[in-house]
Amino acid sequence: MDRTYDEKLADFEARVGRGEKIEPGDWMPEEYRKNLIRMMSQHAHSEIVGQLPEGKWIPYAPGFRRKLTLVAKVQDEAGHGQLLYRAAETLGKSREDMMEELLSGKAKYANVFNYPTPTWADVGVIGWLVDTAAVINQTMLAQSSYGPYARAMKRICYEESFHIKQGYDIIAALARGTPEQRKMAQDSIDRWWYPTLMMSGPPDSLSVHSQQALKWRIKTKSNEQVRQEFVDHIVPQIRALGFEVADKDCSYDKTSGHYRYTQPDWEELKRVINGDGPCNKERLDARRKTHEDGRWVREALAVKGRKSAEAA
Ligand code: FAQ
Repeated sequence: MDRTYDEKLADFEARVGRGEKIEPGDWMPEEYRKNLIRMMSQHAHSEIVGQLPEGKWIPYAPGFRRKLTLVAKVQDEAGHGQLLYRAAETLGKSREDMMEELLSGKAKYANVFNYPTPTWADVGVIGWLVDTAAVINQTMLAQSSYGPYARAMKRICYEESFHIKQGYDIIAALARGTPEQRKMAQDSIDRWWYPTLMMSGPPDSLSVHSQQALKWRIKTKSNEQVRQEFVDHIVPQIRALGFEVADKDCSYDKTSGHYRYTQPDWEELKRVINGDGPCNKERLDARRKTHEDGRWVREALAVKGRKSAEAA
């Protein structure tokens, strides 16, 4: 006898409650599938667009070793994008559709990648601050109820942890450098502070998707929990290197055991993720050009695929 929707939902929720992974062929509520596709494709886009702000510095990296590690990091981000598109495809959405949504400006990607990188210190700060925020979020997502997403996160977190080290190493070197180098690093830490805080998403009271995502364990922590973890982790590190936190009111609260911090401007987040940030146009133009430049590769692969199918 066919099970009713309510019975299937009860079974699904019981599995999620027991900490079981939901796999591609399993029954799932349509809203679960949609929320996952939205989040995973945005995540994939973020990795792909996220190559651009640092990638720009590859020709100017100071020295051979810095250049090698930066090239490796940027390549890793491309790989993460591929893994995430693949994982999102298991939910029934094609990579072409996801790409079309990115290139048309319909899809969102992480706010941070719409800010400029005018100095070498920005490469260090992206690796150190932005990747730390990303890893804290992604370690949480490695517990996600959707199997392919959770497994992709584990692999990605290993690599992102290395990215944090390369970013930290750049800033630690600048901290030991000349007054001009220290100033360059401080200026970069200041500029990236609020955009990085915004990465964890709007406050829980303004978050549209969190309630459902938490109920079905797509996410296992709220935006505010993740942001607080980031602040608690990074503030002592910034101060240990002799730098200041941009938020002068940021202080340790003994009672709660957490750092208090000033909320970012949530209107700015809204503007930036809806296309009106300092570099949105530049980023999308670069992606569109790369997509166009790669057209011949896609066409050649399609012909090869057709020929193999005919021969079989
Ligand atoms: N940026 O209801 P909520 C990386 C959107 S990976 C852009 O709270 P949710 C690696 C949100 O999508 C960084 N959009 O949404 C790297 C929604 O819009 P919609 C990317 C944002 O999903 C490092 C609306 O606002 N990581 O950095 C942002 O429950 C260095 C309402 O928000 C991920 O994508 C934002 N910051 O929570 C690469 C992780 N915040 O779809 C290169 C997976 C909110 O209704 C270099 N994603 N929005 O139109 C997540 O964990 C979640 O999606 C959140 C948002 C936490 C981002």
